[in-house]
Amino acid sequence: MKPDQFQAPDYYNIDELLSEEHKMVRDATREWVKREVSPIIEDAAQNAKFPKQLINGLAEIGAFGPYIPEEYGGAGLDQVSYGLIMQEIERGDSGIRSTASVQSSLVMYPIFKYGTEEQKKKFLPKLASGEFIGCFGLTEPDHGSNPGGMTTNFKDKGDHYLLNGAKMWISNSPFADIAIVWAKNEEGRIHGLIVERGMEGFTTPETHNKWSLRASATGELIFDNVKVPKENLMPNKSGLGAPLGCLDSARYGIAWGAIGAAMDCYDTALRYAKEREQFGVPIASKQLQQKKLAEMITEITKAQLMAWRLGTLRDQGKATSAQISMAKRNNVEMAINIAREARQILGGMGITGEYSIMRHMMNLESVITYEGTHDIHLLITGMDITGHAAF
Ligand code: TGC
Ligand code: FAD
Repeated sequence: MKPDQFQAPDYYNIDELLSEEHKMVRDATREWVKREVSPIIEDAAQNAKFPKQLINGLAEIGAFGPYIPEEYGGAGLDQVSYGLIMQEIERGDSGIRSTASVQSSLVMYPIFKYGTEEQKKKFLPKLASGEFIGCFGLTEPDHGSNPGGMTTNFKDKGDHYLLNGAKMWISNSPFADIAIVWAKNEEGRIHGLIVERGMEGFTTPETHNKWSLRASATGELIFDNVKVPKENLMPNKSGLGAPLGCLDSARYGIAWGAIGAAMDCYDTALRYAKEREQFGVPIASKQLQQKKLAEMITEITKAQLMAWRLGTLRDQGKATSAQISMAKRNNVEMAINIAREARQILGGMGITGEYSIMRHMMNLESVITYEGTHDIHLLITGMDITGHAAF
């Protein structure tokens, strides 16, 4: 793969909207990605292997629980900083950002929000330091967009709960130490349980042959009469709103992350277009290529402003779930379109692993589907503006 020459586009001087701390966090993550992710990511993706050697570095840059308070091992940062970290990591690879998103928003966040003080003390510092990796089990074989229909269930057996069922498409499941599992009790109410590797009857087979997110490990969670200690139920929220509340946080991070992938594709295509000559001139001098590049920077700029504004609203506690859906949907579509156009600017070279574009494009096919599909987020906006749910 070519050396990482990334230069971040900032057409509207958005840096002026950021604090010194935001820029420091962003730049430190950018440097880490250049140093640690770029040199190894192509091999990891080609070999379909999650690069576990990145876990310590992710913890050191504060990518595990950036907004979790420092007393629990988090970095105690604001939401804009969290977004910028996700942007920079996904500039390297969506699969690595997935690991950081899941750990922060889908594992640490529910324990922090819905867990007991004992659960917080037991799990959060180890998750922040990367000693423990977690995963989030909501999707089932027959319930993807409609998680409320889940059949995974637990029964009260006096001194423990008995958990049965299966989850699929779970990021990090093959090597996770703990799983946040959403299951129904005997009354059909959804609760979150912390299931630990090693519990009898709990297995995590890996899903192979993915063409997307190849540097991220995906798998199932199988529960065959798993005895879960009662102290592993998170007591402070139940119902579908509990997992969906975690998704708000993760979807927000993706709205920023997708910008990173788009920036990398744009920057690569711009550099290539200036260097590559055909018919005796750089292809960048041709109107057709300029149209592609001009549209890319316009869309990136709009997405940057949307993400920044959403982050500011979240820091003020004012962002709605529907606003988050709009940003996730818009920014991921923006990124996948830019990846497709950027790939064409590189001609045949665009399909090789010499450049990051094709990898980003394939990764984004998962990103546009997980955490709520493109269609579901459109229907959330539709419901918000009309008052009618069309799911
Ligand atoms: P509905 O009746 O609308 O809502 C049920 C309850 O939930 C509340 N709620 C929310 N709460 C917090 N945040 C949100 N975003 C919320 N959306 C809804 C709602 O107020 C209600 O509360 P209550 O108290 O009245 O009970 O539920 P529904 O069954 O009609 O479904 C709505 C729908 C379709 C929007 C929802 O099911 C949905 O979002 N589906 C998409 C599923 C999804 O996103 N799955 C993601 C799985 S995790 C994943 O993909 C991780 S990828 C990891 C990686 O980065 O690698
Ligand atoms: P379906 O829900 O079956 O949807 C199929 C198609 O039907 C889609 O186009 C969808 O938009 C459309 N559709 C569905 N309902 C409607 C409707 N009402 N109106 C119109 N169209 C509709 N899940 C987890 O819980 N944890 C994870 O860590 C996780 N990681 C993932 C990692 C990867 C790589 C992938 C690919 C998925 C991951 N997922 C995870 C699962 C992901 O959230 C689901 O794939 C997603 O929610 C969609 O569910 P589904 O695949 O069952 O598709």
